[in-house]
Amino acid sequence: MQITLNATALAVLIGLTTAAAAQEVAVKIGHVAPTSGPSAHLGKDNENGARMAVDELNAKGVLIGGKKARFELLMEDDAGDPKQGTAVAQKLVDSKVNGVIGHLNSGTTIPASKIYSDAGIPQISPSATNPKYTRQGFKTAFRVVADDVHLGGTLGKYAVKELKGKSIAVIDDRTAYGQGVADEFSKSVKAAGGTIAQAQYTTDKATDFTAILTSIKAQKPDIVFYGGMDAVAGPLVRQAKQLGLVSKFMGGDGICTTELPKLAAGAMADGQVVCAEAGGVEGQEKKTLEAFRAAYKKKFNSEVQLYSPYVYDAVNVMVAAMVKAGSAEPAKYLPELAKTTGHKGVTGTISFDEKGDVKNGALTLYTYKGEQRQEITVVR
Ligand code: ABU
Repeated sequence: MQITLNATALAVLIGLTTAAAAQEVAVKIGHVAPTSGPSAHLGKDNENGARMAVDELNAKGVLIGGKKARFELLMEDDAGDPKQGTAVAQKLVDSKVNGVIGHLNSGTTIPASKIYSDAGIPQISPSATNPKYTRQGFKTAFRVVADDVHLGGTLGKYAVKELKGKSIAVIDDRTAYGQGVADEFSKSVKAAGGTIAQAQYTTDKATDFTAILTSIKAQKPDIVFYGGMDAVAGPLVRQAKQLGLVSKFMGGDGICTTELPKLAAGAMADGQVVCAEAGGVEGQEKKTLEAFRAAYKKKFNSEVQLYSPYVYDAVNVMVAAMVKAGSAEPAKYLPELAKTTGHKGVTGTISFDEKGDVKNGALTLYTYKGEQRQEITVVR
């Protein structure tokens, strides 16, 4: 059946459509993570967290300043590379995004933060843990996870006090994150009465660790700590086992992923690896996080890797500030974002301190059993 509209009806229809469109506000949210390179699985996980939040917000219908908001995600890949990180940051600024969630790595988040700050665009990192990010004095920089001072400090104390490590070897990948968390870990080990028997360095792209591990094995350390990401930690654990080095293995949030056992190709003994995620929930809040994990699995047919729940919360915290401000204009909602207090997210309750860091950030210590991550404890 064909419906023919006369000129008057057509004009009325066009008028109504235009009026409805005028009542909508388009909000562009930039998202940056490495979706190529060794951490692509983590970047994809972060993207999924952003996608979940935006799909829900669009389905729910959110009013900003009395107008219906339509959220659009502008996803960029920085490959975990600082240069590519600043290039895509500038691209997002040029696209006039209303805010940015990212980047994933400290090494990209820190240089990109100057570009967002200069443009006055709010940025929330869901995973970069180097403390420098929020200590540069940029009013636009926020983070929803604990930092490396907390991570390295807690893990160092745990290594000496709980795992009874006396002699500890440390390896880091010389990235802003890996070096930072390893330095904080070493300081904390020494403060707790332990000894750093040896410090070794690699890169975030290395694949052969024979020389480093042979040197470490000669000192028979109780624990080996690795500052870096799971893509290197997995092969490192596997090659250590091949060389007969079977001491405990520790690392920060960068290794504390669902993917680690696969990357280690079955070389991890039950309880051998201890790591920490830079967030954590207790009591009733666990149910909310579990519900998120189940919804994520249903939507993407995969498990949460690490930081997608924090990305989901970061998007919602940003949008809540826009709603409170009645505007998605960066200059208008930034003061509301800075005042975020008691936001109930899937990763717990989020409030920002004067630097833009999450207040009272938690950590969750994990080990792996039967290739599954198992919680040890939540620490504040
Ligand atoms: N926090 C671990 C992974 C991201 C980073 O800080 O580089």
